[in-house]
Amino acid sequence: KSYRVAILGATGAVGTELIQLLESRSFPVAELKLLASARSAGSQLLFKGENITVEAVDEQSFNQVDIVLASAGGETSKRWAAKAVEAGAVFIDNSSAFRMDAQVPLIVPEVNPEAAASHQGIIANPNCTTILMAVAIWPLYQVQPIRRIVVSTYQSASGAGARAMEEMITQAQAILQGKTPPTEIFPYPLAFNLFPHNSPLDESGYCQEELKMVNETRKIFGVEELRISATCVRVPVLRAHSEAINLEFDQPFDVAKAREVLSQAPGVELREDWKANYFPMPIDATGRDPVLVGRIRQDISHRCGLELWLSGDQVRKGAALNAVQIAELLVANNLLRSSLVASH
Ligand code: A2P
Ligand code: 11C
Repeated sequence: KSYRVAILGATGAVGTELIQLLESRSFPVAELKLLASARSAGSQLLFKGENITVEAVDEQSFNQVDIVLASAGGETSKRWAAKAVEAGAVFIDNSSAFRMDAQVPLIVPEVNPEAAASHQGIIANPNCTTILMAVAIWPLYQVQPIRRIVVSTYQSASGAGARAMEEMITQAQAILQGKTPPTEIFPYPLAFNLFPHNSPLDESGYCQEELKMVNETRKIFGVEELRISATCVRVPVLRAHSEAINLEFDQPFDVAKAREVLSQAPGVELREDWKANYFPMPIDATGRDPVLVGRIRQDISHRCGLELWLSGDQVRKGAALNAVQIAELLVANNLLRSSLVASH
C-alpha cells in the first residue's frame, strides 16, 4: 500500500525537511503534493530525483489526499485543517493551533503513541522544545514519577523559520563588517547575542513558548498536575535546540540507574565523556534523529534531584521527524481514514 501525501508549507524550513524524510525513511508515498502560499507557487522542489512543482493551497488541494503534513503556521492550519479532514485526509499539524484541543491527540511517538487511536482527523505535533524534553525525561518518569521540572532552553534560529535562519547569518556578516545587523524577523540582533523568547507574555510573566512546555508536556504525559517551570531563550545557533533540565522526584534517583535507563531509551542517544568534558552540543545534534542527552548528575541542592542536558535537531525531531513518525504510526496501525485507504 502507498499513500497520497500533501505537505502544506513545503518551502519552509520544516517543509523541506519533511520532503527529505519521506524519501530517506522510504515512507510509502504514492503521490506527493507540495503546497505553500501563492508567493512560491511554480517553484520546484526535488523528491526522489524528480522535480515537483509547488502549488498555492486552495479549496481543491486536499481532494484525493490521505495525509497532510502541515507546517505553515497556526493561521494557515486553522484555515485549511477542516477542509482537509472534510476531504478525507488526516491532518498532522506542526503548528500550535490545535494542540490543546481536547479532541486532538498531541503525540510524541516514543511517549504516547496510543493517543493516535482516538484521532478525529487532526493530530497535533508538539512544540519542538516540548518534544525534545519529553523524549528525554519520559523514560525516567516511567521508573519514578517526577514531582517538578525546571527547564531552561537554548533555542536555535530555525524555530522561527527558514527566513530567520538566513537573517541570523546576514546579521553575523553585517556585524563582522562593522555594519548594523538587520532585524526584520527577529526583534533584536541574534548573531553574537541572545534574548528571552519573544513570544507574547501573559500576566503570569511567562511567555507563550514557556507555557507551551508546561501545558503540552502535561497533555502528552497525561498528568494534569505535573509541576513545570520553563525559561526559554533564543541563542545564535542555526538549527538545534539545547535544554538544561532539573528534575525533582519523590525519592532519590540513582545517577547510574538514570544513565542505564537513558542508554536504552527510544529516540535518545547518551553522549557523555566526563574525562574530556564532552557533552551534547548543537553541532553534533544537527542533521541527526536522536535527542542527545548527557551531563546526568545528582542535584547538589536536593537529595531527590537530577540534572541533565540535551541537544536535539529542532527541524528534525523537534518538528519534521516527529510528524513523519506520527504518519508512520497511522500507517502501521491502520489509522488512516478507511474510505480512502482501501483503493491503493
Ligand atoms: P511560502 O514559501 O509561499 O511563503 P518557515 O516556517 O520556514 O518560515 O516556512 C513557512 C512555510 O509556510 C512556507 O512554506 C510558506 O510558504 C508557508 N506559508 C506561509 N503562509 C502561508 C499561507 N498563507 N498559505 C500557505 N502556505 C503558507
Ligand atoms: C521557537 N518553538 O523555537 C518555537 C517555534 O508552537 O510550533 C514554533 C512555535 C510552535 O521559536
